[in-house]
Amino acid sequence: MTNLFLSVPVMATDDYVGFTFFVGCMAMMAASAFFFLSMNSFDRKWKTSILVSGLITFIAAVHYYYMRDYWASTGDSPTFFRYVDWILTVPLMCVEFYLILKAAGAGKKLMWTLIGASTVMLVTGYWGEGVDRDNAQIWGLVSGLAYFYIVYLVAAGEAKELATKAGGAVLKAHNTLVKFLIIGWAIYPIGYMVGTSGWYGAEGEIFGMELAMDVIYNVGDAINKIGFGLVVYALATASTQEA
Ligand SMILES: *C/C=C(C)/C=C/C=C(C)/C=C/C1=C(C)CCCC1(C)C
Repeated sequence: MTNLFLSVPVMATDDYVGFTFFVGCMAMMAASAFFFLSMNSFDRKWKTSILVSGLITFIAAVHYYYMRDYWASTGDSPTFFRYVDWILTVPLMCVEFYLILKAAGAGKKLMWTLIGASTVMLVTGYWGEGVDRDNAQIWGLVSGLAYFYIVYLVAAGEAKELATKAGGAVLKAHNTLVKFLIIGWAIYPIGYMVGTSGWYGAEGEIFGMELAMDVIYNVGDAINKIGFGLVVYALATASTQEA
C-alpha cells in the first residue's frame, strides 16, 4: 500500500474505511475551529463549556490524523490510537454534563462517578479488543454494564433530577444529550460486535450486512463528538440571548 519511492501512503479509490478516516479528520478539525472561534461570543458561564466542546473535537482531530495514517500504511485497525482518543474525550464529555448542571447544584462527586464509570467502560473494552481477544464477549459485557450505569445516572438518576430542577434551556439540552447517550453511544458496542468474530456469525458482518468496525466507530465519533458540541453550542446561544 505504500509508495516506496515517496514513502507516501497511497489510498485505493474503493477504500471506504480510509475515506471515513480522512473525512473524520477534516470534520474534527473544522468543528474545532468553529468552537474555538465562537467561544468569545458567549457569557463567561458558557465559555468553559464551549472550550471543552472544542477540546473534544481537537483531541479527536489529532488522533484521526494518526489513525488515518496508520490505516493507510498498514490496513489494520488503529486500536491503540482509538482508545487513547476515547480515554481522553469521553471523560471530557462527562465534564460537559457536569458543567451544564453546575448552576443547578451538580457536585464534583457526580462528575467523578461518571468519569470513573466511563474509564471502566473503556479499559475493559480495550482489553477485549486489543489484549484478550479470546474473551472479547466477557470484556464487552463488563464494558456494557458500565455503559448502562452511565445511562442510568444521566437519564434517570441524579443528573436527571438536577436538569429537571434547572428547567428551561438546560433541561432541553440535557434531554437531547441523553438521546446522544442512548442512541449515539450505542453505535460503539455494535462496532465492537462487528469486530468480534463468533458473535453475529462471520467477522465483519452484522444482520447479513458487510460492515467494517472502523467505519462504524468513525461514524459514531462524528455524530457524538461534533453533535454533542453543537447541542452545547445551541444551549449557550439560547441562554446568552435569554440573559
Ligand atoms: C468520542 C468517543 C465516544 C463518545 C466513545 C464512546 C465509546 C463507547 C460508548 C464504547 C462502548 C463500548 C461498549 C458499551 C461495549 C463494547 C466495548 C466498547 C468500549 C466499544
